[in-house]
Amino acid sequence: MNLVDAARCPYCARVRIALAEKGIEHEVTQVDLADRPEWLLELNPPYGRVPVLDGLPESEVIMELLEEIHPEPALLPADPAARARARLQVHRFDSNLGDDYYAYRRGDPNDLEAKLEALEVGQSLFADIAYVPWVLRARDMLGVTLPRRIADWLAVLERRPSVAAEVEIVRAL
Ligand SMILES: N[C@@H](CCC(=O)N[C@@H](CS)C(=O)NCC(=O)O)C(=O)O
Repeated sequence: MNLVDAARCPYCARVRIALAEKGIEHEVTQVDLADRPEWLLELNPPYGRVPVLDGLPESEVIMELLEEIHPEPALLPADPAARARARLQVHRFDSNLGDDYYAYRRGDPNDLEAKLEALEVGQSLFADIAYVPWVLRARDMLGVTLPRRIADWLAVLERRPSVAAEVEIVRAL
């Protein structure tokens, strides 16, 4: 498999973590988001966004594909209702965290603190992986003080090699 990747992209981080959790061997094509290659615009029109895995864009969809082709170790829970809840959690990423994260980063009015306080975490690895790249960046790049519950959750996740690798990537940005 080939992942079109950018170190600083948190959507790519979702895919990097999922690939690592499942131990899937793959190649990486790093792109410079400030100087996006023409071929990427053709591969994932119209904006040339990353990640793209073997031609497939959208991090949430890629995570689903990885779960299907590599069911073990599972990121989604076994119970269908719990699986649906995990997917719902990821589906609502923008309103649960993303919109306020980016508003905070731009210096616009935001509710990032309240969103972090309310964040549902620790229910499934699938949803945790989908959220952790932004929580990590909020802490390590934006200097946000995480609520105790979220800091504790992150500390446990960071013990996983897949997430520890992301901490290093963020440090090097
Ligand atoms: N919905 C996409 C979002 C991907 C995305 O926005 N990637 C950013 C980098 S972090 C990007 O390529 N942005 C370029 C642009 O929007 O022009 C996903 O989940 O993969």
